[in-house]
Amino acid sequence: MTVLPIMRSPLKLFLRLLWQTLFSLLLSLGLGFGWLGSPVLADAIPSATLAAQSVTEIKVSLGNPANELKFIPDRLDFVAGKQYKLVLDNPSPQKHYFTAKDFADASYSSKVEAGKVEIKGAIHELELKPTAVAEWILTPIKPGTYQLRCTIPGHAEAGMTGTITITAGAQSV
Ligand SMILES: [Cu+2]
Repeated sequence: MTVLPIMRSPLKLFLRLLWQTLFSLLLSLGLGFGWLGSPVLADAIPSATLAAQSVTEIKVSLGNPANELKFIPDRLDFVAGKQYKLVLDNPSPQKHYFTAKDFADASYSSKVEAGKVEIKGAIHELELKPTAVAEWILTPIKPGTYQLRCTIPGHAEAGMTGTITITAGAQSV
């Protein structure tokens, strides 16, 4: 039931600590939203706008108790500029990854509730052991269609893939 750390090498540990320190610092300065993305994206939506919005919750299961290799649902639709809480859970008997690098790059990631989850890199990939739950607060920014997959060998090939779309919102045009 426990989650083993993904990052074990000293360099990765250092980068992770650096990231966490920077993240905490930004949050403490109240500048979290603006500085986490690229300067271009940061200018697109003022942080005050993001903070004032309500959060839309989207739930995704990684696998199921019958151990089918799929995301449920396998289509996730977002509107640019809105804030979401992506709730991931793993009700299956084995470990899975929620890997959506391009989607993550097209979004602001404000926060990941990391109780039972390890963050890999810049939240491009989340590892969920059986029974784990993760909450990822994010704001999609760049409209497009993005791939979701589980990177455990054989899982994507067996159908553990998905499609994530970000459609342009009224604010982002
Ligand atoms: Cu998997």
